[in-house]
Amino acid sequence: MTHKILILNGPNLNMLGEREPDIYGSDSLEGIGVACQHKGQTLGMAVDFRQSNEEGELVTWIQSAAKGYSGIVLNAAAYSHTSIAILDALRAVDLPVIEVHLSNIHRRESFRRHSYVSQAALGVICGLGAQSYLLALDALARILDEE
Ligand code: CA2
Repeated sequence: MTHKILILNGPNLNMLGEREPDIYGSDSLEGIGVACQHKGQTLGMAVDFRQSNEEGELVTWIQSAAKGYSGIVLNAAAYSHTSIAILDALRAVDLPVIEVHLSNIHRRESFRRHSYVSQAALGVICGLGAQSYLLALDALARILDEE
């Protein structure tokens, strides 16, 4: 069976590659999406890659993953640090979740060190740029294989 994986990106990540390359790297979000599609193919997984600037839309997408998806990779961006709504949605769908960040949130401002998303995640990968996403797909492939 081909596993479907939902990869969600939160606010402002649509600007990747255009600003702050010293923090977030020079890859565009579209480029990261293409790399994730390719990685998914090598792992036998179908990747659905999306971005939204709206908390409610992210919550709706997480809820709808309950039907037909096997796992979630989530970079909730700033909502990682603020959103109990996203945490509640993740808990409700009960799918394996890997939290990712491009930057190392532990080397930055102290308010970035706490993530609500982490409380629902099986694992957290940060600081490796686009590779954070690819490693998350590897991790999900292993987790789903073992199920
Ligand atoms: O490192 C990450 O992936 C973050 O999730 C990115 C968020 C930040 O709030 C988190 O603490 C860590 C911010 C995304 C903003 O993306 C931009 C991209 C280009 C230019 C400006 C912002």
